[in-house]
Amino acid sequence: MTLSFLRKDPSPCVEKVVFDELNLSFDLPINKKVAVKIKPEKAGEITFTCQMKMYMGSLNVSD
Ligand SMILES: [Cu+2]
Repeated sequence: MTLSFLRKDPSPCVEKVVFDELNLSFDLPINKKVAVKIKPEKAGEITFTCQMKMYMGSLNVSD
């Protein structure tokens, strides 16, 4: 699946998005849309965070 991220926050805290469960991280330049490709291996919740886990989001993957 492809997710689209658009970082608007200049804080260095959010310069990367990290998918811990998938062992992946991606750079997020400011004001530039980034297409992130991930391959979830099972259904369930996948969380993504900044490097310090202050910002957090999640995806619900179904079969
Ligand atoms: Cu952070």
